[in-house]
Amino acid sequence: MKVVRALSVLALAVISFATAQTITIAMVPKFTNAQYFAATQKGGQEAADALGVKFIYEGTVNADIDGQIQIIDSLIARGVNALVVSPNDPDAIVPELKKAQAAGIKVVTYDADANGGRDMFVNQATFDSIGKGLIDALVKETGPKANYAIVSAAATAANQNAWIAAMKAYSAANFPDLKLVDIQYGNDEPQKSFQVSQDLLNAHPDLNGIISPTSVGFPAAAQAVEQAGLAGKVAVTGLATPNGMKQFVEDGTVKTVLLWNPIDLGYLGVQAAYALVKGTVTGPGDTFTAGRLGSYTTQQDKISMNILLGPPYEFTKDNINNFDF
Ligand code: RAM
Repeated sequence: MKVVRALSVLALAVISFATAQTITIAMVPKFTNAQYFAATQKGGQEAADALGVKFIYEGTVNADIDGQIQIIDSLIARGVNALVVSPNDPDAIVPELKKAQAAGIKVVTYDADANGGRDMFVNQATFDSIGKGLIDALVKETGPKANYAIVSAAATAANQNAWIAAMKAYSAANFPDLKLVDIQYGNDEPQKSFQVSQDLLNAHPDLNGIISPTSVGFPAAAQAVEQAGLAGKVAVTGLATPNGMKQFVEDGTVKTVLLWNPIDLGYLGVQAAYALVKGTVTGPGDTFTAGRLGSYTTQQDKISMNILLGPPYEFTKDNINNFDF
């Protein structure tokens, strides 16, 4: 009896020691059906392994705000320590994120921001640098007098909407003869994005270019241009992974692809969450070390604070094969 009791006391001690030590960080992408988010998962897992914390990655297959809220609700119930979320809707997500915060969970947004309920936003690059990069890539092909259209993600996507606003502002200030004739939303679904791209080409025979600031929309738009026999006539540029675009860059349909490193973005998101859980970062101006990416100082913003991964990269025929994400 005594031995049994001693053993169970020991077992309990071991269990409570283990629980006290285990930090769990959960990443919730906008959706799982994309190489882009798989790359952020890879980086998140890498950071979690380096930090010795448990990592959960859970999302809906397609962009779905209700499903995303349900997933976060179950993660709150499971008692995770931190959430790293790319919201599908910056407003609809807020009450759920606030619920997590009220339960003592640290909330990081990454990739796309929320309009409240987060402790830190890990931004991939400034909105302005992305807006400028995309317009410059387009103008390089079409010249400054051109008609272009945008194939975006979901109409509620905070990141795409911020990039579109930045494109419009940069273009208005620098290229008065560049005309945005249409914006269509493919909801980050391949088939829908392809369909709206085809519709755009049919509806605007005078179209000179398409910008698609989404990793799902961009290859779909390139495919539509190629299938219509318009490669070289209608420029296509945007944001997507090099792996998703290599074929179109190789065959000449696409000249320029822009993106940041999504592996690093996921890695930084988990590092930031860990710094919040550990209390290394408690407010704007605090500095923390994000493993192999070095040190970051948080900047104050109107909700809480944010950090920036860095400038976007440009991929062309000359360098795209050097990247594997
Ligand atoms: C899609 C998503 C994501 C965006 C990338 C560029 O994968 O909309 O939020 O950052 O494109």
